[in-house]
Amino acid sequence: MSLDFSKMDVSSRPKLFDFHGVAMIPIFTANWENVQNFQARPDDILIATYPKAGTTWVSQILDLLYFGKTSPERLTSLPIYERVPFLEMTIPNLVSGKDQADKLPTTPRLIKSHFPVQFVPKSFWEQNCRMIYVARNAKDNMVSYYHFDCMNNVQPAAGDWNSFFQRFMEGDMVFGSWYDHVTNWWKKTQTHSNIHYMFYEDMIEDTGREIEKLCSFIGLSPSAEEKEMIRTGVQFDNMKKNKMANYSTLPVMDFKVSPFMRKGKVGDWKNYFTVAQNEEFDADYKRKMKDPALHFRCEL
Ligand code: PPS
Repeated sequence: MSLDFSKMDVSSRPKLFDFHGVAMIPIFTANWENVQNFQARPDDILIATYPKAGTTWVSQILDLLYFGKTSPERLTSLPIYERVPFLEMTIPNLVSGKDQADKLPTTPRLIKSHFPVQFVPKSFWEQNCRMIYVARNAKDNMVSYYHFDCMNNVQPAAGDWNSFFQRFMEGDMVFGSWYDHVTNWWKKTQTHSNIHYMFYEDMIEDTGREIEKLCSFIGLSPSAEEKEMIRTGVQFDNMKKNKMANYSTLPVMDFKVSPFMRKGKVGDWKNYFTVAQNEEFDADYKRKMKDPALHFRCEL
């Protein structure tokens, strides 16, 4: 099922439009009906994130946990975007994440989505599928997203840093507002024990501990040796070198502008936010993020 992105027209960047109250671009809405009618199975696992929060990292961990021992060749021969299809990504005559997910031969099927919680196809709820949500502090998330929009030719143009900064606070990003995304998924965990809400910063602080928590959520008990192999295998430098995890096989991304595995750090925002921007951001953040239980760390 190899995907040939080289045929894709990347001569102009897409424009954002309002889609049911969320800023989106056509590649994520074109197949809306089919995606909404996706038939989830009870053992499917949905990996949900706001873009740039650590999706690839957690996807690689889960793939290793489930299939690292039984089918290691999967991990060395298929890029991450084929092992873990991106459900809503649709490029006519080229890619349909929904079709890829339908055809996944694995059990469980690991499926990626950046949908805000209200867009998740209903069968995932009906089947009580496990969902793993990864959230990252807004400042680092914004910086990572800025570089991504600079280097990924199928995303809207990033523009300059100052305008990107304003747009992020306004929620004028693909998949909408970071604030709404992390908050609405968080609220959903209060009523749905099938959602495991993780933080990028916790993963950086202690990857082994977070793998442990993931294992108890999904009910796997790998040996200490296996866990250690996984922890080492998914360290930033190792994933950055790993062609099947680092997106270097996707021609729509221009690695001369920025690599996909860029820095992998907490606190890189300090290299981009001016003092005035930081003050403006913090004041705006306080107005938008009212739940003290949903706490993000912008430095470790
Ligand atoms: S995407 O395009 O939304 O799927 O991107 P996503 O994978 O969610 O996020 C990419 C950022 O995650 C960082 N990353 C990692 N950090 C630490 N360790 C590991 N193993 C790792 N893998 C990916 C990646 O570098 C991006 O963050 P930035 O800050 O840009 O480096």
